[in-house]
Amino acid sequence: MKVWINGANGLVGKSLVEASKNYKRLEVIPTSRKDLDLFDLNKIKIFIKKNKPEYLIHCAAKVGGIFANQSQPFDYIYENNIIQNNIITVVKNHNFKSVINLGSSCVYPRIDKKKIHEKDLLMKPLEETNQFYAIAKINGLKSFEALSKQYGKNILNVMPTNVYGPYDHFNDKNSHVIPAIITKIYDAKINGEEEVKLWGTGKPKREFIYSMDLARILFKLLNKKINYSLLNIGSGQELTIKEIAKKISSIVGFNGKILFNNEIGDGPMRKRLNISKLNKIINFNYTKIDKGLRFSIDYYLKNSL
Ligand code: GFB
Repeated sequence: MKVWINGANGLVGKSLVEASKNYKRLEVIPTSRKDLDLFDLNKIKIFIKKNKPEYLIHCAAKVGGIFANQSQPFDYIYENNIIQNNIITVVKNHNFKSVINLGSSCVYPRIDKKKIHEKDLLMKPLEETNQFYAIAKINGLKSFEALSKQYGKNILNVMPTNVYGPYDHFNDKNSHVIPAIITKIYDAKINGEEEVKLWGTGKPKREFIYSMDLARILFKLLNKKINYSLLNIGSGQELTIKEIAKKISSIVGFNGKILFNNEIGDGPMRKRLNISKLNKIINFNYTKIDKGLRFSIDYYLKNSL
């Protein structure tokens, strides 16, 4: 099985490359922006001709946390649309046995009273803080859905919840919440600070899935005949931002105070996914958050300092 994994330098892409080592029959062809520019359709066509991949897991995207999405709205909608439209063109013209397109739970409307189901897509207004990225990802999933309908392509659009894990992007304002809090709390500890200031109120809840779990689930799905186009991938592990910060604090060994300065905002108060469709296809033993956080912090201490 020759599987092209693009976005291979990102959190999900790197986790897929790592997880692929456990599958003998998989020949993974990883690409990242330094070796294949997805803004250049001709370069992609040359890559396809040369490597003849049979499967594609499309991870490449411009991604980031709540601050990045609010400070670069044009870049998020523009760059993600260009990347996706090039990949959609290539999937239309090249005969992949199956394609998995990575989306995100932020494509769904702002629903915090219940778990979000696939059928909630486009039913209500989007979450403000990442609406531009969401619109680009909705365009992608709908274009892939149309490609499947009109040309009979085998394409699955997966919408994971918040992903975290070792190969995350630490160290800056554009990071997602878990790597950002790991960096801030570790810095506070080594600088002997009495307190650390985080954004928002700490009250919002987020559902988190460990990146290696997501990678394993994607490989399980790659070869399955699935007769619908949209699938949520969650873990059922939902915590408040404050609870996450406390767990990170105790693993890092920071005894100072955790304060929330209400800067940047909370974003949605909840965005937990309904995974009843996924549970019908596979059952999975998810990595517990404490263990996943420990792996992520260990990786950070060994590699990102
Ligand atoms: O991962 P995150 O940035 O984005 O989490 P979303 C934001 C939540 O964490 C907000 C709080 O409630 C923030 O107030 N927070 C506290 C922080 N301190 C920090 C910090 O230092 N950094 C960050 N980043 N957050 C993401 C989308 O939304 O959901 C992605 O931005 C993707 O595109 C992902 O869709 C699934 O969880 O709000």
